[in-house]
Amino acid sequence: MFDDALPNKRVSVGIRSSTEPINIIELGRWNAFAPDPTGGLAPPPNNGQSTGFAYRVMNFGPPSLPLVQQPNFQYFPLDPSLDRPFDADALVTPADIGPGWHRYSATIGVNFVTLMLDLFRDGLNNATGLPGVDSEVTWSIVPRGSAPFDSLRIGATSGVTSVSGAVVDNIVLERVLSIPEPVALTMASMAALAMACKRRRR
Ligand SMILES: [Ca+2]
Ligand SMILES: [Ca+2]
Ligand SMILES: [Ca+2]
Repeated sequence: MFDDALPNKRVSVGIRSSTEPINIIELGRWNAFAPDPTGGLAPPPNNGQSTGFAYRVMNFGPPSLPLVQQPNFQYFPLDPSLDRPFDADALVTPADIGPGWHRYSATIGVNFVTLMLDLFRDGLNNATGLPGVDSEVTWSIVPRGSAPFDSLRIGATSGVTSVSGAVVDNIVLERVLSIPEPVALTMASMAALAMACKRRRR
């Protein structure tokens, strides 16, 4: 998403169920207070104050600790060193970051959602210069329903208005079939295969 760093913006790319208002994920800019979804167990970044770069995970199944409610409109925690020392706040906002293309992503598993923000979509944490992303958070939460995600939505976040817009490019939706196999089992399987090969050679 291209961000011109203007304030007060509410634009996102989201995915949800089309049949009922469940499994709402939205990623982009938001401009209002964000309630602490952990009920104070883990303080939210910036005490809930808007820092612009946001995500929303809403109307999923029951959340697991430390969540005590759905993480509806939260802000990506960003390294405090990205804040400009001369501006009036101690928050990392789009004005600190400046205009640029940023990559937002959500990985949805059977019992978790991982949300990531890569400022300048450069594969780097721009505070440390190390490979990775600028912010990543994972919540234990379970999608609901038999067709949990079949609607992609781009633009105003959940239909609200915004004083300015954004440009969106390169939306990727990928379904990954993952069958994790415990390492011990993998090693045991390989050992069994090696034994079988040896026996066959004899
Ligand atoms: Ca500052
Ligand atoms: Ca600032
Ligand atoms: Ca980056």
